[in-house]
Amino acid sequence: MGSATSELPSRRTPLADAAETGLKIVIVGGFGVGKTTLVRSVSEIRPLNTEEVMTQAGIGLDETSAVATKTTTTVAFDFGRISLNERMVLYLFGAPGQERFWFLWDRLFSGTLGAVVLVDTRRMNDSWYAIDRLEHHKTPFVVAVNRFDDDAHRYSLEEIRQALALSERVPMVDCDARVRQSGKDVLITLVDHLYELAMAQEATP
Ligand SMILES: Nc1nc2c(ncn2[C@@H]2O[C@H](COP(=O)(O)OP(=O)(O)OP(=O)(O)O)[C@@H](O)[C@H]2O)c(=O)[nH]1
Ligand SMILES: [Mg+2]
Repeated sequence: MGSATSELPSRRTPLADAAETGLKIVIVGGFGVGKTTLVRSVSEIRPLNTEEVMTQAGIGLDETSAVATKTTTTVAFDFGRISLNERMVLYLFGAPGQERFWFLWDRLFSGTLGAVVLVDTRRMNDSWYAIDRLEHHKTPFVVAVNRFDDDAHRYSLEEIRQALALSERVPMVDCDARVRQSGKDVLITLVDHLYELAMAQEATP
């Protein structure tokens, strides 16, 4: 496996014949942090989304105060694909963020090589469950901070690391889930991290 930093093909590119390594990656995090947005912005195929309109039935259940413009929510998962180079393809699974769908997560983690924990600093507590499940499954992950424009206080990555009690070994990165290049950089950070972990494991006698 080489470094993932090579250029990506343009959007909607068919899967190359040479593609042979498929990595399953999950995007997790709290409700409305931008998981579906990230999968949509980076996917080179038309992503599969299972969005449902949020209705009055969700009042009191869905915590929408920080995402007032949000009208839909993921009820199963998002699926997208991105080729990192001629041979390596990432299959992206975006998890549903609402607590009542969390029972789906453990299944979604099956066969996963790595994960992105997407964080909204306005609701940091929503990240605990994701981090807890990933640690339980021993799934390597990176933390991506989705910077919403109206984020009143811009916490540094180091402050966020401390607030989430993350080890120095967990890579952290800023992102804007709406921007393809930014989402791509998050995925490259994750694949480089997986690569380093694999190298370190190989070097261990
Ligand atoms: N300003 C801003 N809005 C964003 C950003 N990323 C996502 N959004 C918006 O935030 C809302 C939530 O995005 P989703 O992608 O649906 O969030 P999600 O994490 O998939 O939500 P659930 O699946 O319901 O948990 C949408 O209205 C997005 O357009 C961002 O970086 N900045
Ligand atoms: Mg979603």
